[in-house]
Amino acid sequence: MKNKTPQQDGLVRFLDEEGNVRHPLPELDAGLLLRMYRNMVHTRLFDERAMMLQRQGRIGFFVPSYGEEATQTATAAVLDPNDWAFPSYRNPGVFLYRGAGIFEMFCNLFSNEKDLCLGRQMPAHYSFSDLRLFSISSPIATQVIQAVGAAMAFKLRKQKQCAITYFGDGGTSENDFHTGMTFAGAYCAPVVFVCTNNQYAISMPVSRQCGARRLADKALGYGFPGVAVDGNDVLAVYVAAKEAVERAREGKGPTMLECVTMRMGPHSSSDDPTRYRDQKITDEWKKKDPIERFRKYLTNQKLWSDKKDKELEEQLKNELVELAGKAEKVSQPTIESLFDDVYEKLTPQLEKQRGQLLLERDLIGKFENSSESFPL
Ligand SMILES: Cc1ncc(C[n+]2csc(CCOP(=O)(O)OP(=O)(O)O)c2C)c(N)n1
Repeated sequence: MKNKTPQQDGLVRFLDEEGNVRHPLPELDAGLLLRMYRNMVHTRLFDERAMMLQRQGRIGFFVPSYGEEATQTATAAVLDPNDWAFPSYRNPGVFLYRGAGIFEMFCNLFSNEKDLCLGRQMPAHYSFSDLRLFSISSPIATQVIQAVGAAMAFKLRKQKQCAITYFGDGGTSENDFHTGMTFAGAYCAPVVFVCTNNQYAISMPVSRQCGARRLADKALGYGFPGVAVDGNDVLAVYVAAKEAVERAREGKGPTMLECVTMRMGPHSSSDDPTRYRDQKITDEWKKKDPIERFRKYLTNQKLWSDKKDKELEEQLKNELVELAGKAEKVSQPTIESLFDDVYEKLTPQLEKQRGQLLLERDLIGKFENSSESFPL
């Protein structure tokens, strides 16, 4: 990192846990700061609403990102609309920052016919290609090679765009991570690798995942910089991510960011973190909450107040309740939609299968509205 970025405990950091500035900050526009804060709150409330829907049995599955709001928001904030993002399932904040429709995100959770993937993806696997948000892959780190491929296309076409991709600490043990990093380093691809080190890959702590001091150090072996950042300091993530994106656009090649944070909730709605994580660890990290920290900073700067905070929360909560309710009323995709968007013109075999399926539906009845519960 350039000199402007301070290092504390080996991490880039500007704000302490009380939101006090510990190092001179680059000048940042107030509008940008407030937009980032709003997005962080929005992400948390979206996660809360979705988890509530799951606990009430209204959706089958969800993946919350509690505690990771700063990392998602600041890395999305440095992108141009033209750049492509290749997120993971734990990045609703990236989708929200880039303007994804909240109604459509809920439609994904309900797997209904207004879901942009027509209910074919898992819940929390959004896809908004119009916003250059690539469809999410469940297998860990698949998106890393996809992002490098896209970045290479930008480079070959001489387009001043970059790709950004997100994965967890567990992702850095995957073959696709190493393949992507090798290729990006060798061919100087304009890509930013964002590793959200949230300390756990489901129940596997990072200490059992890797012996390196910092996951960012892995980048050095591939010939490009790796920068470890306090992932709960939105300003530190913003500054480091901006530098990485600028490097990519200037043709200087990839950067890996390791955003050190904690997954404050479960891995997904299907596990109980108290079975594998000491409550004391969770309690310690609560004191480092990225939203609280940023709120204190904004309040100190006279950019924010408790009154504004209450109003924002109420407005966002009401909107989320309304949009979730609206999405819940949408019908499930029709069974014949299985055959849409596969080929421009169906093959004779698929035409036949479609006919058989519709015949069976007419014989059996409306099986697309089955009430079977989600298998996970
Ligand atoms: C290739 C592959 N192996 C295993 C799984 C099962 N699985 C899903 S999420 C996960 C943990 C991923 O942890 P990490 O990469 O740290 O990301 P996080 O979920 O913490 O954001 C595992 C093992 C999978 N989806 N894909």
